Amino acid sequence: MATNRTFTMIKPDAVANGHIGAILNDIIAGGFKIVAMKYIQLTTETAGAFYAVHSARPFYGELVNFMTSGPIVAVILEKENAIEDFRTLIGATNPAEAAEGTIRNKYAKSIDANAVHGSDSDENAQIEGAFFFSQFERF
Ligand code: RTP
Ligand code: MG
Repeated sequence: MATNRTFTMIKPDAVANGHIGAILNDIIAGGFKIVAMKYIQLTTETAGAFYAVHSARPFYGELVNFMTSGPIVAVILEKENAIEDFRTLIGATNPAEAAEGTIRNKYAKSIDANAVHGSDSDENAQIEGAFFFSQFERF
């Protein structure tokens, strides 16, 4: 069953480059409502656990290194068709292939430093949101 929710992180590159406000603006203008939000820095342990599904991939070490390199903004979002619409809003994983006007097209520099995360399924959105937020932190 579709939950109409997705989970995103504004990644360390976009935070360091001063894009938190612009990215949240684009997300809200895209019709998403903020359900939960926090500003935190991941540790090797927490980033490793979050990306455990990628632990066998060659880029896993670099991904964990990068995601712990500075603070991130973690957000749960709500909208009809949230998963698909959010992935359309952010664009392709590699910003060189991200469509004009998408968040990764505007704010990302490389496939590693690609500005934002977006959940890839309802099931993972639920798991990822629960990783960061208790029931008392969702509105
Ligand atoms: P995300 O999970 O961050 O929203 O991105 P995604 O679904 O588009 O990509 P995914 O396959 O889930 O990969 C997670 C993150 O790992 C980095 N990556 N690097 N060097 C590479 O080939 C490579 N492939 C993926 C990216 O930063 C990607 O966002
Ligand atoms: Mg993914």
